[in-house]
Amino acid sequence: MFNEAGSRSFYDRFVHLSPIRPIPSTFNIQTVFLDTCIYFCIETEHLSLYQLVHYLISIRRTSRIVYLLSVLTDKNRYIMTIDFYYLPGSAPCRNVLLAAKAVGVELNLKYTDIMKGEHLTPEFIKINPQHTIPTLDDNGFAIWESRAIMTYLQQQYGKDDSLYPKDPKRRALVDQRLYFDMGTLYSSFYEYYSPIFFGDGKSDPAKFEKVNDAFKFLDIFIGNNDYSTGNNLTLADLALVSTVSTFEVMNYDLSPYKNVSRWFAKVKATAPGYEEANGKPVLAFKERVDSFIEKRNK
Ligand SMILES: N[C@@H](CCC(=O)N[C@@H](CS)C(=O)NCC(=O)O)C(=O)O
Repeated sequence: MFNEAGSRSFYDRFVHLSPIRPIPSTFNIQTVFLDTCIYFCIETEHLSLYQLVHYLISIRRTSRIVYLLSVLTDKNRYIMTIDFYYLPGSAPCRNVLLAAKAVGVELNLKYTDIMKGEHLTPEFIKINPQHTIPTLDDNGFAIWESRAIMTYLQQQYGKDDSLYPKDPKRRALVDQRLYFDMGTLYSSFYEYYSPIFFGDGKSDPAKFEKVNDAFKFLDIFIGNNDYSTGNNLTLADLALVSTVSTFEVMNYDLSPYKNVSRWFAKVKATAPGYEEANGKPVLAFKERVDSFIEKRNK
């Protein structure tokens, strides 16, 4: 009924389509074969689940049936590529990179250079009419706004709710910090610093006061806690750490904010994949800013 060797090449093509968790940890030719059969059952309906189970019983492969059930109950297994349009230096893009690491989901990174107008192509505008990065395309489901992407990834692929609690009050606190990050802290960064690197190099001191005010608030929110909403890491910390690290590379003095400084060190040390998702990419932001300033000063 089935040809194990013959199914290999088909599986190879299937693997090519499905980079998330294509190869099971118990990888061997039988698992590959079974995966192919399951693919036929689920995706093409050329083979009924009944036929497959019947076959496994007939060859007394109960362990394979257990495996089959584990595959069928794993909603992430057959997910195709999740395309992520981004630029490493961009703070909102780093929010998403951090969330993906913490959630444990792989993204198919699509470098999108907004300086070259790669976000203004008809193909990209079809995905995101607002033409902003970060943008995520999860097999035809397009979503943008970094914090919306973060909560989507967690809810769709997260193993538990610790990063974004289901409890309404705990979730409300995470949301409050996320909105604070977008509407107050990060916006104070952009308002004050963007004329410095995109404009004539000068900025309004009143806008610098807004930055300081935002940091004073953040210091109060954190208080004696390890993290911004309590004693465990949430999506709020990931968005905030991306923003605060952006201030840091602009040499903003964090030392007056003792709670922020302690929290910052803690999140850097405990956020999964911090260096890859934010530590190195934030330096790309710094390089970009420096090159702007250098060009202007020539
Ligand atoms: N609030 C948005 C901001 C997105 C945003 O403004 N991204 C910039 C790059 S950092 C962008 O795409 N600019 C190009 C444009 O708006 O056309 C988010 O958090 O995702």
